Amino acid sequence: MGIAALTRPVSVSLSACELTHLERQPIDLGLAFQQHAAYCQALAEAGCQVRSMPALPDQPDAVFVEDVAVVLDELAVITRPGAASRRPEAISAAEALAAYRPLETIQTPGTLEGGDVLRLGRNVYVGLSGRSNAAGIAQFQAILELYGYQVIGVPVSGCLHLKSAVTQVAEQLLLGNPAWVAPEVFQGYKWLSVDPSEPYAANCLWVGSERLYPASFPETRARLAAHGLPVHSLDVSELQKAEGALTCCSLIFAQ
Ligand code: CIR
Repeated sequence: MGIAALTRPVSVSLSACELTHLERQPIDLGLAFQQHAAYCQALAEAGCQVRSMPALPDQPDAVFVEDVAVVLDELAVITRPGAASRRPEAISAAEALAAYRPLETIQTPGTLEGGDVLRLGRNVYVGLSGRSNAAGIAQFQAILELYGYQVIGVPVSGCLHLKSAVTQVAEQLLLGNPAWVAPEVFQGYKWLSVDPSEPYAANCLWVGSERLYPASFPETRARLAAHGLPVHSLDVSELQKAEGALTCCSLIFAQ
């Protein structure tokens, strides 16, 4: 059994990406390509078999593949992104994932984005955010209940997705920003807060033998190190300007 990581190339139209909480800044596309290549290399070094889905040059946010599907051991759920501009991306993800899992699909009027989904064992937390609505979460719950998962809706505010606010960094430890999500929601887990000077620092990608982590959050990186959790730092400045993070650039699952 190995780990698959599905990715997608940075789109040449990345500068026209969706932005919700950030001001638009010029994006260096060449640098974005380089940073994405280093990310894919880091996934491979962590033990993943990295496979690229086809580029979607006209879909600015297509590199952020996490949002268009949720892949579990038993099935994959193709989402219906809350950002209407991103819905065509889901069709291509469904084509790729059909080779690996039976598929279910979120239907209108539901919206759901994978950035809002944090699986902790058989509990699946879903952010009630600007991108994932109550109807989408209810559909997701109805699907996952059939497979023995418990789906728990979680209010998030101030950030794009639940996983902007919290990710899992060790078996029993979450890294989070308590201004954006309430730590007490996650019963049974310890909580490490991001440094207050780094509100966007909660998104760490723990995969295989590595924790991939943005180079731009040294204070929170020191907090992780103090917990015995070294990270593989990656400069992802150009993806961050597009309001992207590390978990959002891959779909990771057992194969
Ligand atoms: C968007 O607003 O949809 C993209 N510009 C960024 C998506 C980032 N996705 C994620 O963190 N899961």
